[in-house]
Amino acid sequence: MSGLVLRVSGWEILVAGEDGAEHLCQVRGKVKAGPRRAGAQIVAGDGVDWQPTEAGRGIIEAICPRQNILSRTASGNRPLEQVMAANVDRFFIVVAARQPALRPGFVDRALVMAASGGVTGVVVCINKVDLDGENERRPVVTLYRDLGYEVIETSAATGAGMVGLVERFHEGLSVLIGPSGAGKSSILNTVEPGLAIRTQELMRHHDRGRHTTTSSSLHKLRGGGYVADTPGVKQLQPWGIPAEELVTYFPEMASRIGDCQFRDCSHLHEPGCLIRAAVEEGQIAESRYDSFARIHAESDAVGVHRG
Ligand SMILES: Nc1nc2c(ncn2[C@@H]2O[C@H](COP(=O)(O)OP(=O)(O)O)[C@@H](O)[C@H]2O)c(=O)[nH]1
Ligand SMILES: [Mg+2]
Ligand SMILES: [Zn+2]
Repeated sequence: MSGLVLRVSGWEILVAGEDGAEHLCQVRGKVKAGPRRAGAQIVAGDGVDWQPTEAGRGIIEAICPRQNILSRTASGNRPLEQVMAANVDRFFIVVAARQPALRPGFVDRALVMAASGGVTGVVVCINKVDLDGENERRPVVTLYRDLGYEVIETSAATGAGMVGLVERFHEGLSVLIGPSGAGKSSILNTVEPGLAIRTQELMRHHDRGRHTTTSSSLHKLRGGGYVADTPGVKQLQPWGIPAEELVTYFPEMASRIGDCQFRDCSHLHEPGCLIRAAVEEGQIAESRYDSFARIHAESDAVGVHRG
């Protein structure tokens, strides 16, 4: 039977069956040792083939190929991959217009994370617009819209922009990410009253355990669909992107690569770099280039290189 992984906790995996009923499953040994072994722990959002054993229990026979993945670097001394979810239909990057201050760098990191994992259903959500009487967010909204991203402006406090947003949670799998205080919990509670508390309790439970590098939990919405909240993150570091590949996840830079004077240009300091020239001419936003340079330095530091 096919099922959906809701939560992974050590050896126990909570799977929703086709009828929606939840079963505590374990993985058959050969699945773990199979071709998906390397870096392929089962995560929330994975599709599985499973068989019931006793009441409420089952065994996972196979893991379905993934459509996409959201993967970040876990905080800690040693770089570790933290997979947030697989098979993500919608990825809401939630930032506040004010309080905390709007930092485009966070948005860029989340966009890179989505692009490198193959997640295309990205929505940049600028919340707390009720606090932004001066419309200071406007340049940021314009920047990302011009790059082709969907940007919505919301206020969980006044309900502005929330119509239509709620329905989008009711199909497939949605994941929210954002800095602490941006309003993720408030948005979730607008989608379904009490939802934020349910997701937070589980996150606390996760944080206490040893399994902080495992994925988040999926919550079934009464109106349909699943959602995964993620703990508020200060610094978001995408996982496993080779430094020389990073530029391909910035669409306005990707369209210019190959034209620099040196074929292996890092776009950081070489003469004749057309990406840096475009920044100087104002065709590429400085904030975007800053994000590129910062993430590049981190990729170099952890030594992720192609080949
Ligand atoms: N003024 C205003 N406050 C908001 C809005 N959304 C959330 N808040 C408040 O901002 C604080 C942080 O919100 P919360 O949902 O907990 O953020 P989270 O850390 O991203 O989950 C809380 O005090 C909320 O009441 C909004 O749209 N406008
Ligand atoms: Mg929260
Ligand atoms: Zn260059």
